[in-house]
Amino acid sequence: MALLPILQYPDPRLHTVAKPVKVFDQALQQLVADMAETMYDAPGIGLAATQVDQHIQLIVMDLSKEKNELLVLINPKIIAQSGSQEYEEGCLSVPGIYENVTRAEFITVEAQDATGKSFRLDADGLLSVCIQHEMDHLKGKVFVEYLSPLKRNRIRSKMVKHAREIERNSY
Ligand code: QAP
Ligand code: CO
Repeated sequence: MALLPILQYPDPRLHTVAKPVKVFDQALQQLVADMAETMYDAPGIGLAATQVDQHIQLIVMDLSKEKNELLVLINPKIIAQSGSQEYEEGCLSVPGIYENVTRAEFITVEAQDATGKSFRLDADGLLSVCIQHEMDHLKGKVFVEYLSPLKRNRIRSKMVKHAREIERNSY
């Protein structure tokens, strides 16, 4: 097991489009375990492979209170959606920033688990928001891209300034 570094916005690698997973081998199981460990350590409720610089269609999530219900979504596809809801989102790649985003309220997702087995999932509320947020990462999209250019640029400047401070403090 290992903790993986999480790419920080505005890292251009966050805009990479992820490729489908074709082989469900030992290396994939290791990446799933490492991403889960990284997410629990953060702590976060969702992490896409894109955020750890692995550009394949893999998401780990855990919305349970006890943090013992790991959900692994591989090659996810939204096959139905309806309604709309606003939720204040955050992201491990944009720490300290929380903004409202409007997304579909109900979704039906088709995906594969870590062994390659296909399954379907109906989601609403936070689960629905989290799946859509993480699936955006796989398309190279970060939630701040839903905000106005003004807000986004302010967030970008803040992140760049913060990264410089961390860099400076490590000398
Ligand atoms: C995505 O986000 C999400 O700013 C998962 O300082 C978030 O796990 C989907 C985190 C909200 C739906 C609603 C964020 C941790 C974790 C931070 C996360 C931070 C520390 C975010
Ligand atoms: Co995110």
